[in-house]
Amino acid sequence: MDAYEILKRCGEGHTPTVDEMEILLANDDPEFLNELYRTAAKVRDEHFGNKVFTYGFVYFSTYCKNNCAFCYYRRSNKIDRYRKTKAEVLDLAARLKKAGVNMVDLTMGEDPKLYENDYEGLIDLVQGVRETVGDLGIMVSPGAVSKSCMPRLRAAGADWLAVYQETYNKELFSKLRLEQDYQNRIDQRVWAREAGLLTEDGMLVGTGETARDRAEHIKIMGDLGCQQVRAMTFVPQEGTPMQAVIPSDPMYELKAIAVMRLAYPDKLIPASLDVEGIAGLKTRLDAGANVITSIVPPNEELAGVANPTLDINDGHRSVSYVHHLVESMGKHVASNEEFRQFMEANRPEAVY
Ligand code: SAM
Ligand code: MD0
Ligand code: SF4
Repeated sequence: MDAYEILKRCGEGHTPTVDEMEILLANDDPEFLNELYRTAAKVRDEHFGNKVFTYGFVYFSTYCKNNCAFCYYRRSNKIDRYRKTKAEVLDLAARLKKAGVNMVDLTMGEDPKLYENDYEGLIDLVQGVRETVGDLGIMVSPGAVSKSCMPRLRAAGADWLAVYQETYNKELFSKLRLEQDYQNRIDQRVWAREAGLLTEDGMLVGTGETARDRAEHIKIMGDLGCQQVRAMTFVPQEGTPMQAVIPSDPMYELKAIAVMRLAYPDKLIPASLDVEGIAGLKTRLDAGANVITSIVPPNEELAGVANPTLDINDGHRSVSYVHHLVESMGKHVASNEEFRQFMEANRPEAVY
């Protein structure tokens, strides 16, 4: 079938197959792309209206025992690192709540200090943040942890676990996430769901994957029951083995966002400020995203992931700046009550 025909059917409620997603993802014609984004945005609006959710990002430890080829924070990179104290994290979380985000995303490298004594430091931190933020959402992005850690994260007050596969192409995975177990990373989301956590998966765009790889990735993320799915363009990082890779056109990420939206009208799909900063927000929302992630408070010596400093200290990734911009686009910043309703309606039942 031709790409326009597939698109038309998706706009009328058809769920694209992997083959159809590949056809959509492989088409670069500008006229087709406009139609793709327009249809994805329409499908999103039918499910979410003009509501947009916002998440604050707290990268609280940049120490990591892993050596992912794409990541600035890989252990071999000789960079300055920090680990925020519990008091500092609680203070940041309290201020993000006051500023008005729907969720706090507690992200870390695989920091041995927070993993020691069976994740004692991590669990204690999540518990502290829960006591601090009341009914706000809490997402944890801790890397790959043990199965028994999942129910403890949930009991401590976490709502979500985010662990991105980056790619479901095994060969590519082994080149990106060096020395890491492919199945163990998939299991993170399976175990998390069994413990009653909502889950997020994601793909890294522009690392050598094909349109077919992306189509299959989108399918698998849904099969795994993830309630939030993302695509992020790889941003080359100084001092890493992939520093000289030529970055891909952000269009591939936008297409992935749009096709994810057509496949999953009711899932959360982020527009990350971490790739192109605030300049890339509108294109991502126009392609079908409905969450703004990586909002980072200025002047706190907090880093982003793909762009460690972009737009942060001039306040352009702050809550108030983002809220203004969103409203000026005719969108409505969702309330915490609305976000909580989404979580309660979608939360998996714990099986142990
Ligand atoms: N350390 C944990 C982990 O790896 O799961 C959580 C934090 S990690 C930095 C979060 C995600 O950031 C990665 O899964 C990857 O998708 C993304 N990321 C890291 N480096 C990136 C880069 N250079 N460009 C784009 N995304 C990147
Ligand atoms: C983001 N930089 O939202 C963050 C990060 C981790 N859960 C998310 C990749 O774009
Ligand atoms: Fe560590 Fe995560 Fe970076 Fe990999 S992506 S090196 S696990 S911080």
